[in-house]
Amino acid sequence: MGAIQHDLFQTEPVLPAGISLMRGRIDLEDGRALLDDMLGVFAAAPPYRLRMKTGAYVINQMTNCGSLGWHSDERGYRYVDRHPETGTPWPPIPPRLKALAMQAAAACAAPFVPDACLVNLYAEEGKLNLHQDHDEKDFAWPIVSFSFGNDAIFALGGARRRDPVQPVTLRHGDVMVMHGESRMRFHGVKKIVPGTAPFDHPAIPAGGRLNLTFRRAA
Ligand code: MD6
Ligand code: FE
Repeated sequence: MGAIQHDLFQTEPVLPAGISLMRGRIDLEDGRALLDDMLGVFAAAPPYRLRMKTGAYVINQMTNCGSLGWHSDERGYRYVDRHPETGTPWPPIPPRLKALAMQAAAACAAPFVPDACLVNLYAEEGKLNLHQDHDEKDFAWPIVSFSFGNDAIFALGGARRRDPVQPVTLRHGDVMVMHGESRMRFHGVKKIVPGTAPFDHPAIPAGGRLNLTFRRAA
């Protein structure tokens, strides 16, 4: 079997340098345990609906864990140290999740210690507009993403908003790291694919998806 024939069977997208996709890095059993940990996060920091500068609500419910959490309202986007609705400091990142995020980053030669984890809860019709994560202090740190529940069609763009985007399916148990020259790529979630989750879990919206992004914000 030569290299040419091998390429005919390639079904995975070819990703640019600085985008590391670890398919199925989290197995089903670990996934359940990590999602159980998220129920504790939700009890301490209930998911809520953020508003954009315009006052319009964003589609997905969100919450955070870690010493800082990403928030948006009429005053703009920023990291804050407590839940804006309850006034309570964000709960810590559950230790098993934090350790796994650190392992994933280190495996990409981008070691870091996250201080913030943004939780995005997608209902069946959830999506996320094309954006660049630029509210963190130092863009040298990577961002690590964990996906649970139904598949997402993730759109991976370039350095400029108008650059072409490449679709990448993110499945339950996938870990993706954005680092180095790809840290500032535009990206978003085009759609959620119904019926693709391996199991239901009370931490995942019915028919939807849960995504965690671990960052170093300060
Ligand atoms: C999501 N992810 O997968 C949204 N950001 O639901 C992101 O916005 C993201 O996956 C920075 C780095 C990796 C990501
Ligand atoms: Fe992002």
